[in-house]
Amino acid sequence: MKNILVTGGAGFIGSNFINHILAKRDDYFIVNLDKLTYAGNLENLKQSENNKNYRFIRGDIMNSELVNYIFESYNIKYVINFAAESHVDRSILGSQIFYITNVIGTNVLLETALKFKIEKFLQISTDEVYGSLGAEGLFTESTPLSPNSPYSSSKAAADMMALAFYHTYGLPVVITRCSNNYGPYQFPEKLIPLMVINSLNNKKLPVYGDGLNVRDWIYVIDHNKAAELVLEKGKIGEVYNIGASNEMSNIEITKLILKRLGRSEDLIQYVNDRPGHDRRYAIDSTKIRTELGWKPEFYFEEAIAKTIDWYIENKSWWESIINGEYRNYYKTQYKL
Ligand code: NAD
Ligand code: TDX
Repeated sequence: MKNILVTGGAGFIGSNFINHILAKRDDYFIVNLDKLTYAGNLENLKQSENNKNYRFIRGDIMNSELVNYIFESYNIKYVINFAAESHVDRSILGSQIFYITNVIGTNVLLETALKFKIEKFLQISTDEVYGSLGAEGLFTESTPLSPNSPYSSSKAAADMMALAFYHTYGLPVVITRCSNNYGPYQFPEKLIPLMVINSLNNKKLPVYGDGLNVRDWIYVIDHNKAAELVLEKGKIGEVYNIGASNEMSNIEITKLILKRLGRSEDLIQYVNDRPGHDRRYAIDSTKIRTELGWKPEFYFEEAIAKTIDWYIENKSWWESIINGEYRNYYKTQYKL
């Protein structure tokens, strides 16, 4: 049995990870530690909640006493740290919680992992730590880190801290830096679910700036399969980029969603740009492909259609979110 602590497992990527792993393997015992911030939702884990190899604990990764208790009681040997404040726009509105959770929270996990002599610590980082690209080029693992937002600077700090624990103390750390994910259970503040839900509600679609910023999109299960592989076979002390080589501008994505839902492009509303908006992200994932044999399995056209259909079919999931606390954020952010 692999006893794994998954942090942030009630969020978008973490919940997809847990559902994916528990559906196909019985050699993983997962303890999910999640604070259930606005972004955490136990509804995402309905299919896993009664699995005998799963426990949920509500708590903060900052709580050193609790984290120690979990390592000791569950004999934790592996950690995957998904827990984070993850939204760039929120980090611009208020940065402090990003540094508290993403930096100090990661420090608590690393210190505890060191004490309990674990076998592997996977830090889920992001391509945003590399900063912004011009029209040409791709991020490789040796691209210098140059984060531009409070969010990405906090993730870069955590990423470098994890590597420092490897170099200084020999903690068996591996890092993944993935590009933009899409799929079911993504919180509606993020581009794709926001555009789908606003279209379904015949609301305006707020496109930042000229709409030509580019992101490199990957289906969440492809990311999770890569994370699983890195946890099992990744070389300690190494960084692995994850991406599906699928660059698209925001306006292209927005128009594609409108087309699929049969809505008019008149719903598009260009709004003020995000301050410090990174122009383009694009990942070179040659290393994970050649060294670990990973490749993306989902074609964008099919997976985005499947994702849009998921939001159509799961209206009650997102309605309870948009009618809750999120409403205030939406009003402040978009003034639509
Ligand atoms: P999310 O915001 O959907 O989920 C984050 C989860 O972490 C939530 O369940 C929240 O309750 C939990 N959490 C927050 N603070 C916590 C704390 N102090 N203690 C315990 N739990 C806490 O985020 P996501 O999109 O699923 O991202 C997961 C991870 O993947 C993050 O580390 C993010 O930086 C990284 N990442 C995301 C993307 C993407 O496209 N979404 C791409 C690359 C990397
Ligand atoms: O309303 C919007 N209008 C708009 O034009 C929103 C929410 C976004 N955008 C643009 C900004 C970005 O160029 O769409 C692009 C994608 O935005 P987000 O969904 O906020 O994602 P991004 O800022 O690229 O960051 C995401 O990918 C990397 C995740 O939120 C991070 O957690 C991850 O590390």
